[in-house]
Amino acid sequence: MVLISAQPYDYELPSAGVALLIIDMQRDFLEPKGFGEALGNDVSHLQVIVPIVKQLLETFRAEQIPIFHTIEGHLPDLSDCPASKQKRGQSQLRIGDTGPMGRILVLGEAGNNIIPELEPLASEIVITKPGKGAFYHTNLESLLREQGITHLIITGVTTEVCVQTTMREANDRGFECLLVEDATESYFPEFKQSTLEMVRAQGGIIGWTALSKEVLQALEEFQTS
Ligand code: TIU
Repeated sequence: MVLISAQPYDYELPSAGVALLIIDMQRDFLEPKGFGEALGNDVSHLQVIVPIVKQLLETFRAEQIPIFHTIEGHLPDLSDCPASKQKRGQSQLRIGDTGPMGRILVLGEAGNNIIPELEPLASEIVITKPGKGAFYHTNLESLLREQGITHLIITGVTTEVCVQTTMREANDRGFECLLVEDATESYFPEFKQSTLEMVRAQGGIIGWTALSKEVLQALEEFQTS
């Protein structure tokens, strides 16, 4: 076990049972002309975390620690997209409509894919999910349990939507969750900040937060121990 300097207090990272969870680093959220922009957001802001998530990804790969990616997307017939979700928003371009990167938020379309910088390896699990939370209507929980994973290092977008929902779902299932502060981003800086504060409030009601350098330092300590 090594300690990660975190808030509200140090996070105990065990030598086994850890996974990196990368939430929805998709073109639909990070590139223009996708779902994020269709919702009225300036997506360029999310790019700042790409090198940091990449560094974590490469380090976890080098350490042979399990990595799980998620993708928010729907079946082509939209049978897994509730009408309430499909009709939400003020844009002309809605889920299932054809945009410049293919059909918005539909699995397999170009815009729905993970950005090339973070492309998963064949050995890494990619969870496709119809909701904001990665546990809703997916087999993520059973895959984590099968691999004996108890501790989740969480990254991705957007902080207060899919990341926070997933972290809450994981916390309710007994996983020890650490959200990497500079490896998650929101279209709304104030929402990111509020999310960081609310998850670690009350002695870590949902979990911990830490900077990526603290996580990387802890992984280095594993190497040398
Ligand atoms: N709109 C927004 O901020 N996020 C989403 O719709 N999905 C995710 O957070 N992945």
